Amino acid sequence: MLLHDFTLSGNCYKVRLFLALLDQPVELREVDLRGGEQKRPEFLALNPRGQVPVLVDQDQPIYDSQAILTYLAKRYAAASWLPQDNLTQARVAAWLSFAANEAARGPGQARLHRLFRMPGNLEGAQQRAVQVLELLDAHLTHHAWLAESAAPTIADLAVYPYVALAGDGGVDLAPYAHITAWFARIRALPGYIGMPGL
Ligand SMILES: N[C@@H](CCC(=O)N[C@@H](CS)C(=O)NCC(=O)O)C(=O)O
Repeated sequence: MLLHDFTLSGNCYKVRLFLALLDQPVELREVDLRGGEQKRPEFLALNPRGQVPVLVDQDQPIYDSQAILTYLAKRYAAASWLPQDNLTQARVAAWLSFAANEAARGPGQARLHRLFRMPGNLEGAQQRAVQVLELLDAHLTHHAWLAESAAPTIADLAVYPYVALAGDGGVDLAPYAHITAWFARIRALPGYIGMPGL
């Protein structure tokens, strides 16, 4: 497998993390995002959205981190990572959507503004990040894992990076004890790897 990657991207990291937990070897290819490589024709042929991550497996490019996690779970992982029962699958889908929306627009965008100096409304993103953290902390009061299953699922891996990197966006994680305990459970998984900032 080959991953078109960017080391500082939380979306790429969630794919690297899942591959590490699955003990699946992968070749990493750093994409020059600052140089605009992701908008050139050769890259757009892999992902017309012009974004990383893109995983290539068996000559097929797969893009979008949530889609890649789903693919890897179905192809290479124990069933517990994406359980077959209808209710848990719906819960996983809801959290994958949360990763791509609320988590990306809250802590993800706050990090882009503050760490990468991307112009925009840092305060607005920080406010959305606090809402994300409050909602997550309340959910994790009652559940060990996001999809309410006995074991972690791809939902946990999808949401984890930008929440754990909230500090990069100037958002304090200290008040959220249940989120902190969830981080510890994820970090204790065999094969866990971190990324810069974690
Ligand atoms: N929904 C996509 C978002 C991917 C995304 O935002 N990628 C960023 C890096 S984290 C990117 O490639 N940015 C460069 C650009 O948009 O030009 C996913 O989850 O993979």
